[in-house]
Amino acid sequence: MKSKRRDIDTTSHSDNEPVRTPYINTIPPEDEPFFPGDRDTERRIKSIIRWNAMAMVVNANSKHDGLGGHISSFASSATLYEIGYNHFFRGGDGERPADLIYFQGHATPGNYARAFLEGRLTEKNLHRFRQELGEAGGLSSYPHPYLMPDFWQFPTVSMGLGPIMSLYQARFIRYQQARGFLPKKNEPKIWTFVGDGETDEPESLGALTLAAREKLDNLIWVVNCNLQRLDGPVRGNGKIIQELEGVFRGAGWNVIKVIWGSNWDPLLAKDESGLLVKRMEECVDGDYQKYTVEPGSYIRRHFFGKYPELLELVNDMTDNELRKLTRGGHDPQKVFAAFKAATEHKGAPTVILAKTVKGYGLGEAGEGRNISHQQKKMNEKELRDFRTRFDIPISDEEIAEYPFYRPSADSQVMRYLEERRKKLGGSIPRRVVKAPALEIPPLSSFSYALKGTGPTRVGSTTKGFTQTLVALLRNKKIGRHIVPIIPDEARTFGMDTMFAEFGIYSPKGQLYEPVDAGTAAFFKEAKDGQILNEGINEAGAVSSFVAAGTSYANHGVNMIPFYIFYSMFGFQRIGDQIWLAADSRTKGFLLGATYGRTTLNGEGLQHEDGHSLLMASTVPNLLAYDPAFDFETAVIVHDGLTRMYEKGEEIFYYITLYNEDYQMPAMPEGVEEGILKGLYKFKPGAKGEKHKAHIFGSGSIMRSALKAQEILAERYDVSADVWSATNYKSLRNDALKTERWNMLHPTEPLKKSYVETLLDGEKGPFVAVSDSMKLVPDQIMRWVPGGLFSLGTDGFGRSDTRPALRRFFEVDAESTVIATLWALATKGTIDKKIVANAIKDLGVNPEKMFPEILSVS
Ligand SMILES: Cc1ncc(C[n+]2csc(CCOP(=O)(O)OP(=O)(O)O)c2C)c(N)n1
Ligand SMILES: [Mg+2]
Repeated sequence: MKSKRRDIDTTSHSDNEPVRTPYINTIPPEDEPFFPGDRDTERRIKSIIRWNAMAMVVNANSKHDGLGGHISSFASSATLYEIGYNHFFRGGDGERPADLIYFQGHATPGNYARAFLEGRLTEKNLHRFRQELGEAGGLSSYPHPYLMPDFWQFPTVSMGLGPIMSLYQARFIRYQQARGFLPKKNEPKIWTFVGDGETDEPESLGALTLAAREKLDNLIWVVNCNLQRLDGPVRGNGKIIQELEGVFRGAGWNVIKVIWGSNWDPLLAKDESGLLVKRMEECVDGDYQKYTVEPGSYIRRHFFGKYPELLELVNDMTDNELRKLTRGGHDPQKVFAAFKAATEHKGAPTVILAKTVKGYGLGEAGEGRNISHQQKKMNEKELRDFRTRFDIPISDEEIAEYPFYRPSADSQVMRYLEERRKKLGGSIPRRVVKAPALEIPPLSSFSYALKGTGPTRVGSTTKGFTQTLVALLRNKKIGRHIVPIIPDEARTFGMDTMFAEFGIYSPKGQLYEPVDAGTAAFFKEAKDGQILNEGINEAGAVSSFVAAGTSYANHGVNMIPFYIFYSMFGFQRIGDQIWLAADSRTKGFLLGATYGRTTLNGEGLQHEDGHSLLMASTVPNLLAYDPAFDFETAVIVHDGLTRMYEKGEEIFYYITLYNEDYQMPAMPEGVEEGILKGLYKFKPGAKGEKHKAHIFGSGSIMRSALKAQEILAERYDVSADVWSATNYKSLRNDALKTERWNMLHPTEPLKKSYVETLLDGEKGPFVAVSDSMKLVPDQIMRWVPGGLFSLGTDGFGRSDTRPALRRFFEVDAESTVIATLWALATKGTIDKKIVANAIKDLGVNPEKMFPEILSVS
């Protein structure tokens, strides 16, 4: 009877419904393993951690109202974590690699409280929770490797991103094994703690099938089903555990439900008719939440009272005993059984759906209440109740100070804790950077880029980059470290030629003969394939980028990811994941291909990107380049490789790539520094002209600048120097830094930023033209002598030919000439009539259509 209940039950559902099992534990009591720990001592440890986690939040908020923090998420998941810490989570000491653990972001107080007990953090540290700006620093609100680089590995608090990142992390480990970077022996587990509310994020569940398809049995997710999110129940009118079971089973995962604690077992054993299970299934999560906050008498009346047989079943139990019937996620025995089964499961990833109570132990202060998530303060009575419930030796007199508690080092509790962690390989989480540096080939190895196309051929910066990438992949020293990541777009970028030579990673190899077998560029899948061709999946592709780009810290080996994507579907679509990449100290290259609002011309509004460079400006440790020529791209990539992989700088790069073919010049002498700093004079204007001006060009629109230079000289007696502006963001940051230094050192000699030094003494107005929004060049406006007049592609893109679009957005050569003449006219250098004539002569209709941009008027 018992085992029958646990069989997969498809009978009560129509064929279209996902497969679900009854609302009871997946592992029956008779199959539970022996619990090898000391239950009492572990309970003591857990109670102390509960106290310190709570005290840390209450302490911070009593001193500074509004610092925030969360008590009830960890309160609900303490048993889940503690079973992990005492029995499963491997640390990194010794031969075996550490497990990789994605902790639920807002359960962070629990991590700090444990680190305190383990002696990794001091009381002073705990007093500085969410107060990071003191001299000794503080503890970050959530897991942020950027802020605590020796402690945290994985940012998780932007909901949904931890789950998808962990999935691709598990997969990337397999990729590294297949390619000989990591041993298959002693493979670490990836543990991911997910909130039940968090599963509503599309990113959380969006890539589940990949984990099953690739048999990622190194991956274990633990969904803390406390039935609540921030505002209220996750599924008040349904059951989140059942819903998730269907989703995960349907996706091919091993599902272990941990719903009921051990004290339900005798009742379930007596439930011969199945009525108790029926009742369990009838109730919705809203009911279960209510049973948490109500007394035992309510549970008797409303839960068991529905059927006389069930009332009978609990006849010999007191109300108090009914109230104490626990949920599985709070029962160490049940959680241990689930974790053990998960770690031993082969052939598929496992999800543990653990039912818990939000704010467990907070009592009236928030246990199971809708306000629970936001609870940050507790009054004295609530503190005393909490103290008494968890038996913390703190007196009534001391309690108002919210003291932290750590037993003496030689106490049995502390010795147990220490011994457990020692056995498991030391403390976690720990972020350790230990990857050996790589030997970067000299710039001269990109000779084709440095030489240019010559006068008879043309190429685009995308093609040039592909050559650079192929050269790197073929390099004997670093070639195997390169990880090309491409969503379903390699053909768009002309990179399909790489498939056959380097192979597309697939754990199954290639089970079929590809239709294009025999051609030079056939679709080759291979077990040790180097390319990650991720499908139409930018969220997954950038997760691979982060997994590869943090391998230097998480696996001790430098991998070099080049993630090339349709630029519009980069920052705009997965911007939060790029922000996470930055927080994670990811190293690598993001390539925004088909960039340029007018260069990508036929695709229209949703594809044509003229603003990702602006978005890239918002990411602090990201360098953002907009090269015009292949030699610039090569110099930038080479410098990036050197800085990140030879010198170990924890930064990353965004480089735009265009798909317009034109002649690529050879690299002029002495321009490398300028390329890297963001601006250099590419082509001085003709000598002997009457007037002087300057044009900054970027990307493929550099050609408008060069053409304008010719027209200005030939027809308007203007000598315009053309500058290549490769990086406005860096120019701005350097200028801001210099300006601030001057302000704060007012009596010292003034320093000059790079852009000020470079432009010092240059005469004439400055005009910028690019395929980006005007705000991109405007970033440096106030440091350009006499200001900067920017042309750019503000507004929605649309489809037409490149010339038509460039006229429409006013970034073509003619518009650049007019802007330059206008800039001269506004300075009084030339007559305004010359501008008026030019508008006519150059065939620009001043009343023409222009992208509408809403203004305040
Ligand atoms: C993308 C995103 N949206 C919103 C939030 C704000 N937020 C933090 S915790 C939380 C509720 C979490 O509920 P659940 O996932 O069930 O976790 P629990 O605390 O219940 O364990 C919300 C909405 C966030 N951190 N990230
Ligand atoms: Mg929840």
